[in-house]
Amino acid sequence: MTEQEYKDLKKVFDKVKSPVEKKMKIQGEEITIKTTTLDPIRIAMAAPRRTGKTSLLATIFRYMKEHITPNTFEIVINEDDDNKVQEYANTLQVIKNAKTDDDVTKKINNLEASNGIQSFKFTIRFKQTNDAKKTIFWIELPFEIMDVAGGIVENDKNQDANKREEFKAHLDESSILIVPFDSILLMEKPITNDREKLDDFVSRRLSINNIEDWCIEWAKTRKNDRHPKVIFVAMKSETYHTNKTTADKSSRCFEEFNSKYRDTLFKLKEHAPTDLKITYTPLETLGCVKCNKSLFDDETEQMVYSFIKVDSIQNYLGAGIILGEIFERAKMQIKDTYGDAQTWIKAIKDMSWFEKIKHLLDTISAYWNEDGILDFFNGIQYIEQEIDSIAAKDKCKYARTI
Ligand SMILES: Nc1nc2c(ncn2[C@@H]2O[C@H](COP(=O)(O)OP(=O)(O)OP(=O)(O)O)[C@@H](O)[C@H]2O)c(=O)[nH]1
Ligand SMILES: [Mg+2]
Repeated sequence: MTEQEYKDLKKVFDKVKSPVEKKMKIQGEEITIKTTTLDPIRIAMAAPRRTGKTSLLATIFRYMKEHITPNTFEIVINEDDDNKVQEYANTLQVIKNAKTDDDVTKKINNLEASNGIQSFKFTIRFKQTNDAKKTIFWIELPFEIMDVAGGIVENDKNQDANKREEFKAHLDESSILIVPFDSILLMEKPITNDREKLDDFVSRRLSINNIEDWCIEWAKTRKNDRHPKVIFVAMKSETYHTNKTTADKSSRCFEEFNSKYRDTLFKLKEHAPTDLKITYTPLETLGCVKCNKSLFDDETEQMVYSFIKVDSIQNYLGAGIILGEIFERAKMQIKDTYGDAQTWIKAIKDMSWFEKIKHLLDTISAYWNEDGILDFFNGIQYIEQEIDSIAAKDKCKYARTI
């Protein structure tokens, strides 16, 4: 083994954190649980007030709980976070259950806005058991998504400046940026005498300038981040993405998005590393409401929408795409950090090779003997396989890479 190879190896193994040990009694037997936690995947969301950030979060969490059934791992959602998400999901359900069109409109307009900042966490935990040694080896991969009040994103002066800084710090550390946008604003074009005023109003409500600034801020801080990802999500758009209730307006929705966000897309590509991936997808959150009327008063610059109930429900359209993208990015992070698990496993099983690096492993931690390091890389390999199957599971014909 050359000096260089040895240095490269050390670089990888230095990142393998020593496990935290916990003893537990299961059916009278003492079991040791060793947990190694990988670096977290941070996700930021940037959108103005009333766009659907909290709805998006509630939807993907619910989807994850109901649809993702991993074979070798469990998805652990922090209990408090789960309750908060459930609470919001219940309020969405109330809208779905509304009996009349008036009621739908009223309930949609009355929904409470988020306050300040809330961080949501979930972990995918891979478990292996070694019966002979009575040890359970866990590898945990944590995810952290921040949900902020739209006012913070809009740089509203009434918002606490510290909260803005907190959001910015999270954004700078996020390898994934989700930008939900209100497609009703893009798609419903009420009759007006002053088109320019309407167009201005829409840009302001979409907070186009602020979103562009946050995107540039995020892109510029990605210098050392490989494979950064942006996901634009068309919210409140399910009736545009179906031909069940109306003509399929999905192409128009994308075109409207593309024209309004042209500069933002351009600047993202300009400032982010070249391996930036931008995805576009709709997301169904309510699935049973349709905007049937929009009125714009160009004197007061007020917009009023009303909604009707429709039957079409496209459960979770787009949710699998968003999660698939998140998991795919997680896999890339693991690969970038630990290299190719399969190559390591082969090498470790080759005893002569192992003897050569034994000294290196000993200096890192006594735990990383041959068995420990094999457990770890086997675990990494399973996580990668599982992520592949989750990412490949759902397709959405309206999603695209930009
Ligand atoms: N028409 C329509 N409205 C929806 C849909 N999903 C959510 N909404 C409504 O959009 C509004 C805003 O949703 P939120 O998820 O609270 O938006 P937010 O971005 O978190 O807003 P802030 O917390 O104020 O920043 C709520 O009144 C929801 O009921 C949808 O599919 N269609
Ligand atoms: Mg919110």
